[in-house]
Amino acid sequence: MWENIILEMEESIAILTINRPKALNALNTNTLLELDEALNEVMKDNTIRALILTGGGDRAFVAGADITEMKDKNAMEGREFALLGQRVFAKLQDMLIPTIAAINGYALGGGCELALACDIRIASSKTKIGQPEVTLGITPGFAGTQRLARTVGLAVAKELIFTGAQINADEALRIGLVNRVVEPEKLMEEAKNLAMKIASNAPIAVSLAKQAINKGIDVDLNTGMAYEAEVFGLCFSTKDQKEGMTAFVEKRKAEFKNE
Ligand code: DAK
Repeated sequence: MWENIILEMEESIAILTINRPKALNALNTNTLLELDEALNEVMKDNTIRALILTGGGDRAFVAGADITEMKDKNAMEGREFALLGQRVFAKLQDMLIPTIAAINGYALGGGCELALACDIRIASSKTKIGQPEVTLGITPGFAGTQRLARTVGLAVAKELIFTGAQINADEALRIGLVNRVVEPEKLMEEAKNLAMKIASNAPIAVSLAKQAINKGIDVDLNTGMAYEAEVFGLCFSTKDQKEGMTAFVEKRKAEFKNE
């Protein structure tokens, strides 16, 4: 269906693979357009409970925006490319379901930023991750200056961005850039297990919790708390809240219906 994107469903989990292994899955315009379409497909299907994003081949998650394509762009083309990327990354960040980046190698520049736009990051022990943009004469452009600092803190983000260093998986774990590190052959199994664990919970509650966390990180504490109270209240209009609490009282496993 697409040239550079593979979308598969396994039970209630969508697995989206950026598949341009010859270019280490670098994001060119076509790949971003296809990624946009694939995210639309996932959003249309309300049986999907989580999305795993990974890279094709065994060397890279995504080695960044496509330098070969970017190199000769003029200002207007650069602007178009930036707007497209920002739109797609925002769509990924705002997905109503949880998203997991399964990082299977290089995650550099736009690749690191793509992983940062996901909710959770699992890295293979072969991962090399970083923001090397300043080595190319540019700044991070897909929100790396913003999301990296929110994820690992100001000083560590500044060091990573100013040096352009590629760090390994253990260092990424130590600074909180990834949630866990596993051997390469266990990566997808680990990501799927995590996705299935999330999928077994009340989907509306999980989604509202995601939205509250994402909104809260950008506003002051009181505004965030007010939003949390709103979504907490909203849960009580769902059948799944009744089912979850009834199941607890009846000492049985809840059966959530996304209602
Ligand atoms: N773009 C295009 N092709 C790439 C690529 C990339 N980012 N990364 C690798 N490739 C291609 C290589 O050109 C090579 O292609 P062939 O020569 O075989 O045709 C193939 O993938 C294999 O790569 P290497 O031969 O280089 O493999 P090595 O093992 O020697 O090295 C490497 C692997 C990952 C260390 C190296 O390829 C590398 O340094 N790649 C570039 C990494 C990088 O600098 N990434 C950041 C790109 S800048 C913006 C928003 C976002 C951005 C910009 C603007 N706006 C909103 C304005 C984002 C910018 C970036 O991501």
